[in-house]
Amino acid sequence: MYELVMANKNYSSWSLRPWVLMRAKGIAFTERLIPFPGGDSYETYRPHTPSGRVPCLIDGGKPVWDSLAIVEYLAERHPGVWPEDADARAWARCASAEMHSSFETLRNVCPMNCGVRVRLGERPPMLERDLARIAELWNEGLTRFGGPYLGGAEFTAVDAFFAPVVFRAQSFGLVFGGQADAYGHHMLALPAMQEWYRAALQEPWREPGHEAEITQFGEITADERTG
Ligand SMILES: N[C@@H](CCC(=O)N[C@@H](CS)C(=O)NCC(=O)O)C(=O)O
Repeated sequence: MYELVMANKNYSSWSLRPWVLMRAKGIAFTERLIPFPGGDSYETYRPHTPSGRVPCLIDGGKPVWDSLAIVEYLAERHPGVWPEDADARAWARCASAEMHSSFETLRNVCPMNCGVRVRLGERPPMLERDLARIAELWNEGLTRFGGPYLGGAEFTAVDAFFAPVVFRAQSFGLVFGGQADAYGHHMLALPAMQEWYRAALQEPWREPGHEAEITQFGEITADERTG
């Protein structure tokens, strides 16, 4: 069975992608969850993953690292990871690659912290640009391929790639417009997303670095964590 080396569910946006994909697709795996140690985590993760970063999928002792490579590895072994329709599949790969390599301001200003709710202060102009592009992508996918998921009727890897944005939107009250907000709510109701969210709220760890990132651009208005 696969094993997924990953970090805290509350904070680890990159770990969420393969986790939610495998859960939603019924691909069996076990978790090796190693909480962020605080500060530089390279030494902590390096014995478990060649890049010193999470996630990393272990298959029969063989590591497959980086969320995009993990998804492609799974796509070669399991049906339905990418949309079946060729146009939708090409679009889904483009959108996922863009998510993987861009949106730096969104990542910095609105880091994933599933349990908190934040009122943002002044929004950097580049954040507006990132949010507008997310809105454009989500509305395009939903319109072109008919929804309720970005690549059509089924949850696929492109939804997994944007799953962290869905939690960011919940935490920071981000609104996208068009069909995009209904898509966010649909994603939050997905059993796999609910399972991740519940576990995130129950985690006992508070890593000061990740906690500090949250208040850099806003003020915490609620903390739903119970762990
Ligand atoms: N491109 C990598 C990014 C992985 C990544 O940055 N993961 C974070 C955790 S969410 C990490 O390991 N951070 C530890 C560090 O930066 O030292 C992927 O897609 O898997």
